[in-house]
Amino acid sequence: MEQLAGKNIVITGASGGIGAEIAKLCAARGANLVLLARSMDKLEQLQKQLQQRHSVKIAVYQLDVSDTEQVRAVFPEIFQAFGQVDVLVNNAGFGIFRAAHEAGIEEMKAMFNVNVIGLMACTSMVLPHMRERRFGHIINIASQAGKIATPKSSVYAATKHAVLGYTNALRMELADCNVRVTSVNPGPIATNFFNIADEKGTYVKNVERFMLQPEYVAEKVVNAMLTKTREINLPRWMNLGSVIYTLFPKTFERLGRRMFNQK
Ligand code: NJP
Repeated sequence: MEQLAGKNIVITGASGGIGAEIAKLCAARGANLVLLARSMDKLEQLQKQLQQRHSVKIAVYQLDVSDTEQVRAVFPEIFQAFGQVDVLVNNAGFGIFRAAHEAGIEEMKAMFNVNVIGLMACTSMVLPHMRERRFGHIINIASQAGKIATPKSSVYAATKHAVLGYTNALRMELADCNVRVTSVNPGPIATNFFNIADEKGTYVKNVERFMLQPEYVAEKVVNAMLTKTREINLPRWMNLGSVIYTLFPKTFERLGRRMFNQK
């Protein structure tokens, strides 16, 4: 509880889903918040709701993480208002589940620009400060799709593989600076993510029985803040799948193909 009190936590994609749930828990634990997303109305609503319950400092800024100029403009404002950033949660992201031959080039670029370039751009804005202070925590919301690439979400899976590659390298770069780096790899979560990812609802129907709740995922993330947690994998059994995949890729793909193709 006390570990987060008075700390400054920046969350991208905070207007809904797990970003908003992470914000609620952080405020309850006494952390100051910077909430970022494109939907100002939702951010302001969340800010109002949290401010009524908790006496912490909360600021909201409109930010499309894929817009480099906006990223360059918003972070100096945050540093001006808050002095320092203790935790950055790179959560903004989206997916479109489509077979590779049906995926358009614009949607490929859009997914990479938000999920990968946006995440790296936001990280680059806090890195010099965290390195100088020798303190901080970067938490990147990746996915189990970053560990096992499944059919009909090749582009999304590629973005999350990229996030994990970046995150793993960053962790080693920062190990001597006392700046912590954690990746979060959840399976399917019951959020609005699927309104875009799975227009037809077929994937949701297939995975409904093991969908995670956003509050549960958020609690795991918040509990890991400012600790040395390397990775959070949820649900645990799904991570076992990725271990088996690494050991026996050929068999895994042969057996898993039919199941994954049900998307
Ligand atoms: O999704 P959703 P989740 N710039 O749609 C924001 C990953 N994940 O909470 O900008 C800035 O409820 C958007 O805000 P707005 C997933 O890949 C999910 O489930 O106002 N922000 C909203 O606040 C993602 O990285 C599942 O529209 C942008 C938030 O992102 C993270 O979890 C499974 C933006 C998305 O909220 C949160 O997703 C998994 C932009 N350009 C990983 N575009 C899952 N749900 O099953 C979007 O393994 N946002």
